[in-house]
Amino acid sequence: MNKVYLLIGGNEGNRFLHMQQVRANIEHICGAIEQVSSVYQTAPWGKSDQPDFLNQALLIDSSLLPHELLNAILSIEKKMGRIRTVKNAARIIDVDILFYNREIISEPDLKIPHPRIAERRFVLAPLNDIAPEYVHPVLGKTVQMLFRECTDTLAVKKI
Ligand code: PH2
Ligand code: MG
Ligand code: MG
Repeated sequence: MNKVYLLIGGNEGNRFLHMQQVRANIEHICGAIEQVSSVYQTAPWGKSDQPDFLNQALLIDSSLLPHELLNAILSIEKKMGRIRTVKNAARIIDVDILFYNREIISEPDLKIPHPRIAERRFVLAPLNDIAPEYVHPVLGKTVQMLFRECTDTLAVKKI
């Protein structure tokens, strides 16, 4: 079995309901959820003219290989009605793979660890709830260190 950290989030429609629905789908299709962070309300990163997001980090135990997991996630997002438009646009739900065991994967459609973890407070705050001691396999620093050093100033509020 594989230990996988995910970040879930969304900023359109009934955000709490979508978070609940995506957790149920993840549990059903990807694997058991072993840990959940607090839910955070976070200012939009990258494209500011859109509503605040809810974000949460999860640890799952999955039997799926990385690409199988990616496909399962894309099918969940699609089933829940996500329509992809421009980069960083508002969305009802997004599921990103942050870490997969301690693996490093760099392929056109799949990069693990997620390349922008260290730049984003909306990722590091929830991740720090459940994985402060996890050492980033590329950067060689713990999540807690990355969180402390992060210069992103966008608002991230535990709710
Ligand atoms: N996701 C993005 C871009 N910007 N901002 C916040 N606060 N939360 C997100 O989940 C998010 C974002 C791209 O996936
Ligand atoms: Mg994302
Ligand atoms: Mg995504």
